[in-house]
Amino acid sequence: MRKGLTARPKRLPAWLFYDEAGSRLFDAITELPEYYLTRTERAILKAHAAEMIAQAAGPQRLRPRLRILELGAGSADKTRLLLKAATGLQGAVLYEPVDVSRSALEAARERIEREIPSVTVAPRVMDYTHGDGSRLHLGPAEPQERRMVLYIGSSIGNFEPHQAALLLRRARAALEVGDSFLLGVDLVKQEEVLLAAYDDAAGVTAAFNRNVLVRLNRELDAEFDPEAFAHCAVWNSAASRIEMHLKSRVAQHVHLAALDLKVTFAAGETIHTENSYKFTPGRAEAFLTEAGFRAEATWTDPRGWFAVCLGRAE
Ligand code: AVI
Repeated sequence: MRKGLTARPKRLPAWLFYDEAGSRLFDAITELPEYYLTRTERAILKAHAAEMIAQAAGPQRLRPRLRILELGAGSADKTRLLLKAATGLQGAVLYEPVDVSRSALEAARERIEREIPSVTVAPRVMDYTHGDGSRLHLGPAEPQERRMVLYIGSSIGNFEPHQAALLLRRARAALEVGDSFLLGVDLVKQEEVLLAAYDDAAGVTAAFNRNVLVRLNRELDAEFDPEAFAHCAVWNSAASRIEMHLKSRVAQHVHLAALDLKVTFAAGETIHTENSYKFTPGRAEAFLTEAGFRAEATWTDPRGWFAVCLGRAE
C-alpha cells in the first residue's frame, strides 16, 4: 500500500476490492442492467455447456472421466450449468473449486451438493494468483481421469497481459497432455457499452471502487473521506482496457496511521485501482496457444460481446 500510494501516478492493487462488503458489492454489480458480462457469459454456458463438456472429454470411444477444477470459483453460480452437463455425460462428478475465500467456497459447496447431488464438491482454499513463477499445485488426478480447469468470469482480464500469460503457463505446467482449460474473456465492443458497465447509473460500481478506501480506513487506520474521491471509469483503447480510478475532488492530505504515512493529493489527482482488459477476437486463443494449449473451440454470444474458449494441453 505504501509503495502504491507513494508512486506516481498513485495506484492500489485490485484484490483490495474483495473484502466482505466488496464481494457483496461485486455480486450486486453482476446483476446490474449495464453489467452485461455475467449475464452474457451465463447465456453462452447455458446454450453450449453440453458441447463444452463433450469437447473437454474428447472422442466418445476414449472418453475418460472429467474432474473439474475452477480457479477463483467464488459463488460458482454459472459453473452449475457445466456441472449439470457433466453429470449428464458421466454421472458422478468431482468438482474442486479454488478460491481465497473459505466462506464463499463453503456456501458454494452447500448449494451445489444440495442442487446437484451427483456432484461431490472438494473446496480448496488457495491463492492461485501469486504469479511468482512457482508451480500451481493441483494435485494428481486418477489415471482414468482428465482434468478440466475452468477460468471463467473474465477474471483473466484483471491481470496485466504478462501476468495473465504467466498464469496460463503455470496452469499448463500443472496439467497433463489431454487435459483442458476453459477460459472466459470479455471482448472489445462499443465504448459506451463498456463505460456504462463500469460506471452504472445506480452507483454500485462507484461504491465498489470507493470501498477500497473504507477498507484502508479500517485495516490501516487511515483517514480517507471516501466521498472526497470521485469514481472514474476510462476506456484506454491503446491498451484495450477499462481503467478504474479514484479522483481526489480537492487538494488534501490523508494520514494512514498504521503505515505512519501522510499521503498528499492535488485536486484532480487519481489513484488507479483496476484494469479490466478486453480481448479482440482471436486474442484469447493466442494466449492459450502461447501457454502450450491447442485452442480447440470458441463459443460466443450473438452480439459477439463475450467469448469462452477451450484449450487442450499439448
Ligand atoms: C472480477 N472482474 C472480472 C470484474 C471486471 O469486470 O473486471 C471486476 C469489476 N470491476 C468493476 N466492475 C467489475
